[in-house]
This record gives sequence, C-alpha cells and structure tokens, in this order.
Amino acid sequence: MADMEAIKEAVSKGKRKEIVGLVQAALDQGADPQKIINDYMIEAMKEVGARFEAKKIFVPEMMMSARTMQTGLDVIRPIIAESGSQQEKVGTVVIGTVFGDLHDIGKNLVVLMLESSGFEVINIGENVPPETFVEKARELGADVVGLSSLLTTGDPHVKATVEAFKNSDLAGKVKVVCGGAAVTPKFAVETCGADGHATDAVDAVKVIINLIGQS
Ligand code: B1M
Repeated sequence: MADMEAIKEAVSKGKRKEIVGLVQAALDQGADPQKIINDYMIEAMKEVGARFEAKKIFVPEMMMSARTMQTGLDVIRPIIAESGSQQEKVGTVVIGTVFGDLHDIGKNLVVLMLESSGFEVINIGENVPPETFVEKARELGADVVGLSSLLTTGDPHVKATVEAFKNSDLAGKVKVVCGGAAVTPKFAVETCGADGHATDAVDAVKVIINLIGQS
C-alpha cells in the first residue's frame, strides 16, 4: 500500500532526501501520478502557505518544501510527459510568471499538463516584464500566452501585460490566459481584459483548448 501521507508530510516538512524514494515507491505500487500531485503535494504546499501566513515558519522552510516538491515532481514528470510526445501538435503556448514574481512550481505544472496534452510549450521563466511576453509571443508564433501570478503585488503587472498585448500588433491574434493563486477570474477577465482564467493545470488545458477552438 503506497504511503501517500508520507509524501504529503515530506513536502510539508521539506524532507527532500526522502521524497524520491517515497514517490518512486508509490508509482511502483500503481499510484496515479496526478493524484500524487493534486491530492498530496499541492495540499502539502497549501499547508506550508498557511503556516507561513501564521508566522509559524519562514522563507527558508517554505523554500525547503518547494525544493522537495520539485524533486518529487522530477520523478513524476517523465511519466506524464510521455503521453504528449505521441500526440499531434494542438497549438503553441508561451508561458511565464509575471514581473516581480519568482514562484514557478504551479507554472511548471501547467507546462507539464499542456505538453502532455499535445501543446508545444515555451516556458519563458519567471519575473518576466510585459514587453518580453509580447516579444517572445511574436518570435515564437504563440497561439496563446499564459501568465502566472502568485503575489497580489503582481496584480499591476498582470494588468500591464494584458494591456501590452492589446496595444501590440498581436491584439486579437494571440489569446491571453491568466492563472495563479493571486488572480481571480473577475480580475483577469473583467478588470484586465484577459481572454481567460484557469484555476489549475487541468483547467488551463481545458480553457486553452476552448480558446484555440474559437480562433
Ligand atoms: Co511564496 N508566497 N513568497 N514562496 N509561496 C505565497 C504565494 C503566499 C500566498 C504564502 C502565504 O503568505 N500564504 C504569499 C503571497 C501572499 C500574497 O501576495 N497575497 C507568498 C509570499 C508573501 C512570498 C514572499 C514575498 C515571502 C517573502 O520573501 N517575505 C516571497 C516572494 C518572492 C518573489 O516571488 N518575488 C516568496 C517566496 C517563496 C519561495 C521562494 C520561498 C517559494 C517559491 C519557490 C518556487 O516557486 N520555486 C514560495 C512558496 C513555495 C509559496 C507557497 C507556500 C506555495 C506556492 C506553490 O508552489 N504552490 C505559496 C502559498 C500558497 O500558494 N498557498 C506562497 C503549489 C502550486 C502547484 O500551486 O502555484 O497556486 P500554484 O499553481 C496552481 C494554480 O494556481 C494554477 O495551476 C497550478 C497547478 O494547479 N496556476 C496557473 C498557476 N500558474 C498558472 C498559470 C496559468 C494557469 C494556471 O496560465 C495559463
């Protein structure tokens, strides 16, 4: 019986040395990779966020949990990615985390899910200024651009990035989708004028497929 709670505990407490063995054992015993991520790793990160907010832990502990999750994801990634390599290309997505924000775990999960669904995805990293999003989308022939934002201080950068697309030659041609814990659907679509909002990595695939179908 796979010890899924031990995976959650390892991420939550930042026990990086234990995570590879635990995740591998769970996979060997037939655990669903998506379930490991969604029901245990992401839940652990929610606990970490709550402990940070309550000032029970600080940035170094949060960092250890992040590294532990990333190490665990490295074990799962090839399994999920394999399904995408056999599919026809559905479209091109350029994705990055907005200016001032260095969080990358959620964005990287979105990349993984999109790739596994047949998208070509170009991950342009974190702390990306609005004009770089536009330049990269143009250069790489993006159908859709994804913005990730985890910090509420990033709201003006989300808005500025959406506006940069509207004021560019790509307006109406490239769709912009926002996600990340700091961004609500109302803020993304009504306030900023984005084409869509996605709550998680699975939703991102659905929203982007719908948008590509409309264009
Ligand atoms: Co940060 N941090 N952090 N942090 N951190 C949060 C976001 C916070 C909510 C914690 C808290 O207080 N509860 C808080 C923000 C508060 C706010 O703005 N309201 C916060 C803070 C304050 C900070 C610092 C300012 C702390 C400090 O220095 N005093 C600092 C900022 C640094 C910076 O970016 N400039 C900071 C730093 C860090 C670490 C470096 C230590 C680390 C990040 C490491 C890394 O990413 N490599 C970290 C972490 C780990 C977190 C928490 C605990 C976890 C984030 C995470 O990875 N979640 C986080 C608390 C929380 O979110 N509950 C927190 C797991 C991930 C799978 O979920 O990223 O939400 P998520 O992604 C989801 C969806 O949101 C969606 O799909 C993903 C998969 O389901 N999604 C998209 C994400 N992007 C998308 C893009 C799309 C579509 C969907 O495009 C189409």
